[in-house]
Amino acid sequence: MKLFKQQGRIILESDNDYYDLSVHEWDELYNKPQLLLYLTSFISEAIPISFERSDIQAPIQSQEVWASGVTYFRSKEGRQEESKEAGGGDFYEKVYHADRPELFFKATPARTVGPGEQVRIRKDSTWDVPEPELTLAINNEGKIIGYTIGNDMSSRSIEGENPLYLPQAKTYDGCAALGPCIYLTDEPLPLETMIHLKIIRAEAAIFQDTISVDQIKRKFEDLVSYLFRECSFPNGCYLMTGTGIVPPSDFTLQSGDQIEITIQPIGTLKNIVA
Ligand code: DO4
Ligand code: MG
Repeated sequence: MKLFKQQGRIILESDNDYYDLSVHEWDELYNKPQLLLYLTSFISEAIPISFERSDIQAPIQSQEVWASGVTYFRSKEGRQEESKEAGGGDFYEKVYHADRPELFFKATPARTVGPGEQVRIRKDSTWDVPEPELTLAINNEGKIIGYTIGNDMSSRSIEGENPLYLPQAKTYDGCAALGPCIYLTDEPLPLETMIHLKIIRAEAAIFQDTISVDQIKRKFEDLVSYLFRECSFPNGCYLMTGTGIVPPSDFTLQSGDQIEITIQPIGTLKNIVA
């Protein structure tokens, strides 16, 4: 099942049929105990509607967006490279192997954009990349209710200058994208799930790469358990699980670039750089 947030409506997709769930508030549905059971019973009595995939919004209302760092070898290497002048390399090596994962606050709902909307690069940054990340939708009890696609937009120049600048490299207006839906499931995603990133400039693909989720160093349950250790989330939250794709060091995003991140069965998240 997939849950979409559309302008003024909540739509459920099940077996290629669509149902209007707008009698519910997004936050209420996100945190409903036994959500899949509830939805199965809801659609057994509901009439399917027609659904145009337009005006799809980020699948978020009051959820905080958090992120995990250095969960893939490629991210550790990229970060060691970008911070070697600043002497930050050792920290990335240590956190990659440590029991405690790197978790950081990424975005408020207001700083998060949805499909088709503009992500931003900071005006005081000179080196910027998208980070395509499988993102966990977690309810207020700490249960993973499903998965979406996240873009953890990052300033490599600011983070590389000094790792203590991480919050500025990561959190600013338009720094995160989520969508196009939540793929709701009680089952773990198959290990062979692939994350694809394509960046299009002037109608040509100038960068593309793929990583499989089984390359991740951490278990999703461990990331969630650390996140919930001393933080409560009355409305649930999102947790980006880290990037395994890092464009080469001479690549930086430009205004007008189109970023496409595909993870099946969730779909494709497309955004333009403002
Ligand atoms: O350590 C800095 C951030 C790492 C990150 O965002 C990632 O690995 O995806
Ligand atoms: Mg990241």
